[in-house]
Amino acid sequence: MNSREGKCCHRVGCSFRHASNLFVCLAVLLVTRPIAANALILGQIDDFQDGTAQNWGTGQGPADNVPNGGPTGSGDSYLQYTSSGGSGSDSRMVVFNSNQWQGDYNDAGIGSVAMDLNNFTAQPLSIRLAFFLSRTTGFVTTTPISLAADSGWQHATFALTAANFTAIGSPGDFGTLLSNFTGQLRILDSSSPSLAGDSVSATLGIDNVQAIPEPGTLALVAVGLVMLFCANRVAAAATATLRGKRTRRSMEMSGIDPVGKQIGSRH
Ligand SMILES: [Ca+2]
Repeated sequence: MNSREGKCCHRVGCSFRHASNLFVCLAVLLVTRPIAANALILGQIDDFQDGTAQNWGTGQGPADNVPNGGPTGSGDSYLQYTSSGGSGSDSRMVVFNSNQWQGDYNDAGIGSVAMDLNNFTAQPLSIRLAFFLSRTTGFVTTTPISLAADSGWQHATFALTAANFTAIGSPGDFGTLLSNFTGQLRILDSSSPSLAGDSVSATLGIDNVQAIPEPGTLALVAVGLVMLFCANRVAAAATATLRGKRTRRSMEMSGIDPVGKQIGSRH
């Protein structure tokens, strides 16, 4: 390899190594952040395939696990709850979890909570996500996910930003609450922001409740992947150019020009 080729390879190698190092750093960032958090893990998902309610409860105890009929149909288990309306412990459409959804959302890099929802009721529902500390203290999404009557399975995403939530009582700063959440994560139906939900006769299906990254993290990973792809393309092009030059030089030294003509004997 001559000095010019060496410089070219060096530049390509540097670009490739730079992009590779960036990608490795991003991967480490994604992998290590949730491990550093407490109970919460980025990507954790409640899919109810274990046949249980996965710690999701109601005023009547654990919600029902239905073994078939989730978003993918037969064999896809999901959570289902029927509220009675009127008064009493089962009157309101509220399901809650005080276990695996407690912890530090910020350190885990969780920016949204996504889920699949199905309204089996002949009237619309307004589904909200709430961080419940007490009946008079917490945060609830300001704008609900509107589920039409007999909606079929719908995918919903709740972005965890202060601007999307209404404070009930005096829960303090939203970000601070999410840095050490010790209350109930609630999925509820209410026509206006509420931590308790409305009294309604309704049946709601829930599946694939998942902790997903904040949009900035996704964008960072996308940039890293694009840089890695570009570096690979540059490296491939440089390698092809070098091979062409070597082939041409070899042909010239053999007395053949690059288009196949005999150049003549060398002295
Ligand atoms: Ca499922």
